[in-house]
Amino acid sequence: MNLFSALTDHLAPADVFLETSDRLWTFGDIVELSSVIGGGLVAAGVGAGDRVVVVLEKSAYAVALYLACLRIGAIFVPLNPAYTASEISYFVGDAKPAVVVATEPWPDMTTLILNRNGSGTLLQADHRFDTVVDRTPTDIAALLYTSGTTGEPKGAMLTHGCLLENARTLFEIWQWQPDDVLLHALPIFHVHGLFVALHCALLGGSRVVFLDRFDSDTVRDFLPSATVMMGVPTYYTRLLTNPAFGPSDCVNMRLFISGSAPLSEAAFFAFRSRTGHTILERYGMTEAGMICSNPYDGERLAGTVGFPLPRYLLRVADGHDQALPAGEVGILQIQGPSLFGGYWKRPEQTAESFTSDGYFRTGDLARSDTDGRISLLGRSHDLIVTGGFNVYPKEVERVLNEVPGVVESAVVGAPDADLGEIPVAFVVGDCEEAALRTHADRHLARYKQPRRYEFLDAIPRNAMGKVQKSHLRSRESDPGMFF
Ligand code: MLC
Ligand code: AMP
Repeated sequence: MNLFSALTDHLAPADVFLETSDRLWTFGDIVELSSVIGGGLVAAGVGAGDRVVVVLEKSAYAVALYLACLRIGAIFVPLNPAYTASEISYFVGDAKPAVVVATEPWPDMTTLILNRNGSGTLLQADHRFDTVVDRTPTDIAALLYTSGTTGEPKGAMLTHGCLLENARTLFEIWQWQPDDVLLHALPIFHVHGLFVALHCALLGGSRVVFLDRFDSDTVRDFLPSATVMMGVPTYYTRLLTNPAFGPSDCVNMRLFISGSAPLSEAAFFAFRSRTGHTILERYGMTEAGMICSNPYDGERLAGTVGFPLPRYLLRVADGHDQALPAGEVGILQIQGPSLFGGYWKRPEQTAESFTSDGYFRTGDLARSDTDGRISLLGRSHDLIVTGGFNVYPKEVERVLNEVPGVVESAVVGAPDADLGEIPVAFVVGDCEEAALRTHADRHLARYKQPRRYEFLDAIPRNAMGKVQKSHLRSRESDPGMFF
């Protein structure tokens, strides 16, 4: 088997797949490009099982590159192009790719250039790879980096088998229709935009309005031609802050799906009263794909993420990995066929992330109702989710602590009406805020950089010496609502 075949064998080559700002791409165009790109990768020495690190803006070529990696059996490693050079060098050092695909040469690495218009060294007409390399379900298709409490990103090994299982499940439970048109404004270096959205569209042979980024005016322009939209909660709150947004934008819509971060009850109800549509909230994570979803046909409840997906086992556990009764809050643990194959080259951290009886520890605090509906109540550690991107405070603190004069720092999430949360830094020491900002700008992608800095005499700690982040969080006020 190969995920490539499962996603593409049934497609009609002449049907339109991606509608980008400058042209229409048929399925045939993208599959053809995957052969040429596959040939370029193989000619550069990429073999089955080799990693291909990809640092590209969203484009039809980037989609074809993903399919090309599947086709040749290579491992696709997408990175946020907004990362700084020091962030990228960590991933390159860890993944040890055979090549990097980017718009500029990467130091000391074979770099294949792929510009937004397809120009560059990767796409050469005299290279082709038309076959599809056979893979087993446990072979790795992609490495997606995600961090734990240590703040050091780990590559989640996503296999051909787990990605296909999750894609087929979502296609089924969201009742994908033959004439669905997907509005796609998400980035394609994370699970949400790359797998959840594109795999459903490929399985359905659906047309995709493929926008470079989310912008509420552009989304409004294209919504009337779409039937399904997937987004992070910020997309929905930004649409709601646009006074012109209303039912006439949604005339053909079948389904609005939200995930990656909590959708506030206020946004859920405001969206329903503005448009008549009830957003379907689902929950997932890089290591597991999608885990829970509100029902397509049954009642979608605000503030809950619905029921476990078919074939997933969930339990809300106490500190000893024992299941808690319905109604009690504990750590969500899961078992199921779309779980990842472990962390790249980190057997110990992989082992720690599973219980002795094989459940994966999500790190999310949850409660199950008596009917099995799951509500999330936050993280068991200090993860900040800003606009659907995860920020690990330890990574930011480590960068701030490098600034001369800083004694220590603590970074927490402050509520924000637009992005859900934003990072805020508390710093002890003798330095200028400008020095902190400059250093953070050099070493951290913009979304990880603290929006505010506050200087303290001491970071509050409990008797055990542990930083009391809840005290710091409570210093930050409520965001208020835009609508
Ligand atoms: C951009 N910026 C952010 C940011 N995105 N800052 C904090 N959090 C973010 N998420 C920075 C920009 O660099 C810019 O900096 C400034 O904030 C304002 O930019 P903007 O124009 O308002 O941002 P925009 O480009 O509109 O991006 C916001 C966004 C985007 C919410 C539309 O971040 C986005 O598309 N997020 C989706 C994330 C996602 O796909 N998550 C899925 C993870 S998978 P400056 O300096 O220029 O002002 C997962 C599993 C699952 O979690 O369950 O799905
Ligand atoms: P990532 O590691 O980037 O895949 O992010 C996964 C995390 O996003 C999960 O562990 C949750 O904490 C969070 N998440 C995803 N979907 C939701 C949701 N619907 N509600 C609340 N949190 C969510």
